[in-house]
Amino acid sequence: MHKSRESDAIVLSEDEMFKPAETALVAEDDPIYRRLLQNRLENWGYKVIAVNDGAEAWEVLRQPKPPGLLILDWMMPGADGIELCRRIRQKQDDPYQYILLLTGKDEKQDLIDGLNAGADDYLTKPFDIGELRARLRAGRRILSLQRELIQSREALRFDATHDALTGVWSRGAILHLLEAEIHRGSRSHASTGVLMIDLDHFKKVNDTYGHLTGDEVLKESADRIGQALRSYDFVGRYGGEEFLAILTNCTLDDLRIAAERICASVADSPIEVNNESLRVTVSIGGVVTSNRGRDREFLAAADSALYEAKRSGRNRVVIGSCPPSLVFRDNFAESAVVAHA
Ligand code: GH3
Ligand code: MG
Ligand code: MG
Ligand code: MG
Repeated sequence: MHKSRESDAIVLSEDEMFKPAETALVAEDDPIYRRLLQNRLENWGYKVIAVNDGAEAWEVLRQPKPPGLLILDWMMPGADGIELCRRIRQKQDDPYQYILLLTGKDEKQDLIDGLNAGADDYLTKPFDIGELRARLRAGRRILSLQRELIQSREALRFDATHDALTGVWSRGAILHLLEAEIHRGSRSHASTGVLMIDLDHFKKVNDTYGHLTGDEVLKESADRIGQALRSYDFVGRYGGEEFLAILTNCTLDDLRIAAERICASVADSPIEVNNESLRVTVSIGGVVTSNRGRDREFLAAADSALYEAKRSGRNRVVIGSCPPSLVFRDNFAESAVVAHA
């Protein structure tokens, strides 16, 4: 930053025009230093929260989205800078917070204590303004590297748990969720619904229109299945053209209604791909979990219900129970294979 000669306005250098503005917490009990820091930082483009003791600083830091850059005075009432450093590092929050400690002390041992307590850097008062600015820039670089790392970690986590084609949960993730939901449900005496959903005669879509069109049909079908469920239910791709839905806290009636909604949302309007209008249907097998039994047994029961739905004509829902199976929505017209609208 420099002051432009003509207007005397503050001009920010390129790396100071960061967006969104970095929020900095200034905790300093000396009003002159506090005002100086606040003014300078605001001129450099930071959003500043200024407090005058350690207790207020801790209040700010306990909020859900605390500032990333912390300038903490060593000596202040409430909690001193060192104590705050310790508490912040104990919290081990993600994302990382960069701490610059301000101190009037200059003995070596004090600095070692500050860094050991978790500070990233320190400045001894009185400090040079240019040095303060350079050290804040270094801190901001660390924070932005950290954010990039978190973003790529989140992207990797998403890729590892989601199906690349349809964006729903991957097979591994949905099976893991099923196990977790069944455990959670049995602890709270709530039943969980499981639906095995399979596209009917899907091979014919590929054979007739090609795999790329088939892929689009899979994507659209997955979207429709997701939209037919509640936001707290889960959908995953169990296999090629087979999806698994988990309905939390779900009675047999809820399950049947949701499965019929899915059937209708896929079948009721054609899927438009590359100027083709494709009529697609699904068959669904479902079960409601009891407190007894394991995820594998429920999957096997949902699979046999699905088999029954296929065998009895497709485009329908069969809810399996410990025998016999109950057949719903079997009054549908012949399973629509693939037809031009
Ligand atoms: P059914 O009604 O008995 O389920 O008949 P179907 O043709 O749907 O079942 P089948 O198991 O014979 O064929 C499934 C087809 O799904 C075969 C396979 O090529 C196709 N498929 C699986 N995964 C994908 C995919 O990712 N993309 C595309 N385009 N096709 C896929
Ligand atoms: Mg002080
Ligand atoms: Mg199929
Ligand atoms: Mg199949």
